[in-house]
Amino acid sequence: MQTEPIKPKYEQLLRDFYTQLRAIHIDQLERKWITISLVVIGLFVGIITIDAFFHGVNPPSKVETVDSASLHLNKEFAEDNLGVQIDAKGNIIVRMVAGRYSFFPKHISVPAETPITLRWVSMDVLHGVHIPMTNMSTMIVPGYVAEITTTFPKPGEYPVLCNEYCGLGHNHMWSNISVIAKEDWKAPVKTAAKGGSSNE
Ligand SMILES: [Cu+2]
Repeated sequence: MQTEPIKPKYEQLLRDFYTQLRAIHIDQLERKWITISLVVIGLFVGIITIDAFFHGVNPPSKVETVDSASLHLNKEFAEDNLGVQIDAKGNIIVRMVAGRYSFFPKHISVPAETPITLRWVSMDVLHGVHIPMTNMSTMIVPGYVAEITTTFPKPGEYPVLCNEYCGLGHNHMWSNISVIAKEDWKAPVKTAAKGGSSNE
């Protein structure tokens, strides 16, 4: 049995499809709107692509789970391990717990113009965290670790706000971050940070 080569077959199919497409009558106005929508879609896809590849704006891709009900027994997120620490490689790691209705610890100091890895967990319900005038904004889903690496460009006092409604006290849920000039910042004395994935 002789079988047709696959490539010409698909070329023919494509050509037929194109001929049929050309034969469809499309109103002039409709054609304009189709073009406008395609341009808008192209624009949005372009913005997402540029942000993803050139500005590093990506959704969290690493799924890391944690038991929200026993954070106090968890080595990484136990109370005295929270806040700013420097790991063995010299990276600044911040561990924060969100719970109704605050972020713990209530106040931290970090250096400006330095990459900082923030690891957030929730001890109860869904929270969000937003630091105005920076790109620090993420959801904190119970059961998962939300990790974001960011750099604060300007020294100053920044509020840390919850942006997911979490209950009656939601509008009182906030804490502070002091961003200090790089040369004035002193690393916290205690630097017993555990590596990111060693909390299972
Ligand atoms: Cu909240």
